Parts: sequence; C-alpha cells; structure tokens
Amino acid sequence: MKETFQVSGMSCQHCVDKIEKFIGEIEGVQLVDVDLSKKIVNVEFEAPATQKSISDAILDAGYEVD
Ligand SMILES: [Cu+2]
Repeated sequence: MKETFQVSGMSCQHCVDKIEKFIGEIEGVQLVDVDLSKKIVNVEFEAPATQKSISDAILDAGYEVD
C-alpha cells in the first residue's frame, strides 16, 4: 500500500531523520520518503503496518498529522 501523510511541524533535516527513523521502525514499512518543502511523507507499507500505526509513529516523533 502507498499512503501520503500531510505532516506539520517539520522544519529541518533533523525532523526528516527523526520521522524516517520512527516510521522505519514499524514492521511492514518498506519505504519512507519525506518531502520537507511540501510537508508530506510518502510511505509504502504492508501488513502488519497500518495507516493508523504510521500516523501514531508521526505523533510519537513529536509532529502533527493534518
Ligand atoms: Cu527539524
């Protein structure tokens, strides 16, 4: 599956690295691509990862999913 998340609060490469790390740790996530200028995060994943587990990871990292 492919999902795009609108994420607010990302401002620099540190934020990108943190989000990539938090989402990347979810079992089933295959690809994380953060576009800092557009404030979007594209994720490719399969079970057991879900849209909710990914948005929860973004919240855990300290950012907001719009
Ligand atoms: Cu930052």
